[in-house]
Amino acid sequence: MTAVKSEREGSACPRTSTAPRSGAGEGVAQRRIAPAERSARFDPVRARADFPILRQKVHGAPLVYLDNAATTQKPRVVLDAMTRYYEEANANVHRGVHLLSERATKAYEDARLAVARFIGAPDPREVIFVRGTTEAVNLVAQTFGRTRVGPGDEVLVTALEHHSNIVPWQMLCREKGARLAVVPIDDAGDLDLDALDRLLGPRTRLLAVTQVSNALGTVNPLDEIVRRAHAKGVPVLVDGAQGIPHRGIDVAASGADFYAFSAHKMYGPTGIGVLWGRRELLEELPPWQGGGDMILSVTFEKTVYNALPYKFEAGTPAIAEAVGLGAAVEYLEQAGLAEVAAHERDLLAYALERLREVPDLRLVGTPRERSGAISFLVGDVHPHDVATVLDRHGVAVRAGHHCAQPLMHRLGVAATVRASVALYSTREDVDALVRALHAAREMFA
Ligand code: C6P
Repeated sequence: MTAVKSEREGSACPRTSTAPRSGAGEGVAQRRIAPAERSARFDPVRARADFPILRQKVHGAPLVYLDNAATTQKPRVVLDAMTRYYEEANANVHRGVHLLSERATKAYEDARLAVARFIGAPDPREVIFVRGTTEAVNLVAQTFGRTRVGPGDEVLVTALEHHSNIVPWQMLCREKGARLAVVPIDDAGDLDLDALDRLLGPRTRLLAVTQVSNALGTVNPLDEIVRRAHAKGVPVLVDGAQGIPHRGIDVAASGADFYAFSAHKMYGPTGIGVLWGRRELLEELPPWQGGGDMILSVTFEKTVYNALPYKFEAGTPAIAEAVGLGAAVEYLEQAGLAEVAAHERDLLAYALERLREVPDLRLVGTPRERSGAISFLVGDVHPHDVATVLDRHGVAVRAGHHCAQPLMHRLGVAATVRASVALYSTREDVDALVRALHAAREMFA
């Protein structure tokens, strides 16, 4: 059993790091978050108090933040962990022998351990820090893709994907003379699994699929998808950007080969994310960026690359951001992902019910299972106009194509209004959204 597993069994928030090259410093930046009693029922109103930004008014109205799929707000514990890191531990990692460098290294590696525990990674060396989901997908395209995809091969994506899980594959296919194939969806926004079976062919080198659609909220049946792909010998990359904050992931149980996500969509800072990959697979792949920390030795004739995970982490990493991500993971663990998921499920059901009261409102996407987001149109009013009126009422939503233009095209719309929830979202937020939508309708009637 690995260190990560045994820590999970021993303590919810282990302090000691057994990650490779972990520093021996005091790890001051990784203090526990204030112990909160875990209630059987999650209380979003209590959780709101943890998020300083939510206390403000915008345009004279209380802020109702329903743009969580774009980025979530950050709890005080995340902000404090990052400030404390800069005040007490800031130095470069893996380089110095002085105390601050040891503290910084330990803080950074403790964050890796926290992430490994949170996603059920069998080995913390499988957790690679990157800038976010986009960079994680590009890393796989530039390493796995470049070595495994050739002329006449296929990379399979789905009609639900964010541009981040389309464009890197498109670029790779163009470079390699390979073909990008697309698993279609039905009108509700659910994947066509029969078509998936048909499209998984002898030339398919990878299936890249999202866990949850950022635009429609569709939850893909990940286990089933991975099972079908593996039955044809096709590895699977999962875009977990919208899945991890609402449903979490057990990467080992999921069977996926790669899993990518961003910290900023799960209450952590921007500028950091994770690529998880199966160890054997990562070991075989070449590095993608060259520079400091990813090497063991360099001469002008030859470079010997470092071991995992450092082989893929060239240059000074986002240390404070990793510390913030570690604190966000602990925050979510203490809140209880299952309780958060139940709360968000109830809230989305309530929102769908209340949105029916708004005349001319049409849902875009009615998936079998939904998480996080609801997309809709109000009559023929442009989504940007709707969102502008909502903003004047203090309600923040996203309007546009949500970086999913092929999906919008498939559904026959140019853009939608998207309301997306987080653990601190409440029924009062939904009520405020509905009131503001009535106002928008009246304004454009
Ligand atoms: N979606 C949204 O408003 P980055 O930008 O690298 O952190 O994440 C990219 C990304 C990849 N996949 C999915 C499913 C996503 O939702 C996102 C980011 C935001 O929907 C910003 S476009």
